[in-house]
Order: sequence, then structure tokens, then C-alpha cells
Amino acid sequence: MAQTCILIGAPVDSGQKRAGALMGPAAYRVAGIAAAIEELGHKVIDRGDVAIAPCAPLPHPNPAVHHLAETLAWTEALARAGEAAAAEGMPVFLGGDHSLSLGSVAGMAAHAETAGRPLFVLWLDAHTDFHTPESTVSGNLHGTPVAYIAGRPGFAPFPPFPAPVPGERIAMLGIRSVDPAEKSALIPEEIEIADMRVLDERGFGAPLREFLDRVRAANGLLHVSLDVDFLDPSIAPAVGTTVPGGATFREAHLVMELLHESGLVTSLDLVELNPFLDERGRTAKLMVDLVGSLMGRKVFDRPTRSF
Ligand code: 4U7
Ligand code: MN
Ligand code: MN
Ligand code: MN
Repeated sequence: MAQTCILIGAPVDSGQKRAGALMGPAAYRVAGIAAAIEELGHKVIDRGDVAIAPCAPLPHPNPAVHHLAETLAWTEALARAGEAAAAEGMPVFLGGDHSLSLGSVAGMAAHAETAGRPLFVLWLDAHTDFHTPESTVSGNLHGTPVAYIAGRPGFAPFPPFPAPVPGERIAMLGIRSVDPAEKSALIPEEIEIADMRVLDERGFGAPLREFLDRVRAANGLLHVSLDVDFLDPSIAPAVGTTVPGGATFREAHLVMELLHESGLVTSLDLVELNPFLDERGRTAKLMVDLVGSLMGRKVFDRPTRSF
């Protein structure tokens, strides 16, 4: 089915300390993201980059937390831009570090409330991003969005998350780095975590299909958040937080192909690309290629003889 994709540039880099993530939206455009989607028969509207005004510093009881005011401003601006875009088509957020999902998913949650449909979230990441600003040791707020989305306390001065997403509606794939404070907070949660140990044994297809069946049964909206570090660093070096043992080229494409076949995805984040760390644009190009699979590129247009 032809869709309208709304590209929203989110040059956010306040959620971590390494410079370069703000070049992400430009790198996706240079790598041809619009053409890759249009060539599959969809319409693309590029809304350009969202911007924030200069911010006065905002202190936090956890002294490690940095760039709180900027991250708060991005959250509000992206929630607004995302909610407006969701009424017109499928928002695709071009990051920017993962703190942008504090805003993108807040916008999708507000949209889901208006639509009267439950929001589901698929987190494709090496990390669980389940810190709160109070629990983070690094102070990097790109490690917090899932806790915000799930409605964990400890997010002042952020606005309360609109309609927190219950754990049963969140799934994580690719996990292989979890801090102690995140682990203990995740224990009582119903969040489905397919870590790499599980995926090595079961593959990516089966756990993903189970989650997609639940989304379909609930007539849910599905937000997918794709962190570059979900991928193995050998194929995707342009990220500040590389963790060995990630998804391979084919595993990642399979995930995207299954998502396409499900027809369920209603919004997407592309996060954590740091073009300054890339090798001749290969990571940006791979991410665009994965978007192609998510939007319906396949080897054959009809089912081939089954094996
Ligand atoms: B990303 C970390 F300590 N947990 O809090 C932290 F390991 O968006 C990493 O998934 C967070 O890349 C990674 O800083 C955030 C660390
Ligand atoms: Mn992340
Ligand atoms: Mn990560
Ligand atoms: Mn990262």
C-alpha cells in the first residue's frame, strides 16, 4: 500500500557527549533516503529540520545529567512536530541521538490517544535505554527514553508522558548492554526483551512475529525506534556507543522485511548515526537500505515457489 512518509530532521546531540550526531539528518538526505522511499511508490514530504532556541542551563539533582534544558526543548518541539505529522502520514524521524525519542514517541502517544488506538513500541537497540535522569551514571539522556515512554517516575522537569505505554506493549530486540540500575528496574516490568542470547538461539523472526501478532490483535499503532548500535559495529561503525555482537546485515533486513509484511508500522525513528565516525558513508547508506526493506523493497514482488 502506498504511504506518505513525512521526514522530520532531528539534529539532536544533547543526549550524549560525542560531537557529530547533529549531522545525521544531512547524512540521510545525502544517502538518498527520499529517493529510496519514493522509488517504492510512496510519497515523501520532507519537513526539513526541527530547531530549538538557545537554552539557559537547567540544573538537576543528579550532577551527572548534562544538557537537560536542550533535551527538554527538543522533547517538546519533536512531540509537537511528530503529532502534527502523524495526522498526515507516517513520521520518519532522522536523528540525532536517541534522546530524540523522548519527544518522537510522546508525539505518537498523543496521536494514538486522539485516534483511540493503543500505541506499541519496538526498540531495536544494543541497550535498553531504561535509565531515568535520576538513575543515569553517565548523565547521557539518550539512555533514558524507554523509561519515559513506560511512565517511570523521576523525569521532572519533563512533562508527564502522555498515556504511558504499558510494558506488554513494548518489545526490545538486539539487547546486549544493560546497566545494573536498568536491570533492577526492568525486573518487575512486562517488557519483552529478546536479548542477543535469545536471538542467537531462536533467530529474529519468531520473537518479532509474536510481538507483531499482538499489535495486530489489538489494532495498535506501531512505533519502531532503530538505534544504529542495534547493528553489528563491523557493518555499522558510525555510532558513538558500539557494542560487539549485534545484528548482521541479513538479520537486520529480515526484521525490516517482516515489519513491512506486517503492514503495522505507523512511525519510525532512525537514531544515533554519527556521520563523523562513518567510513565513506557506509552506515548512512546501510540505514537507508534498511528503510527500503521496511518500505517494501524485495527481491520478488510476488511469493516465490515455497521451499
Ligand atoms: B543508546 C549507557 F552506560 N547505558 O546510560 C548509559 F552503557 O541510545 C549507554 O542506546 C546508553 O545508544 C546508550 O550511558 C544509549 C552506558
Ligand atoms: Mn538507544
Ligand atoms: Mn544503543
Ligand atoms: Mn548510542
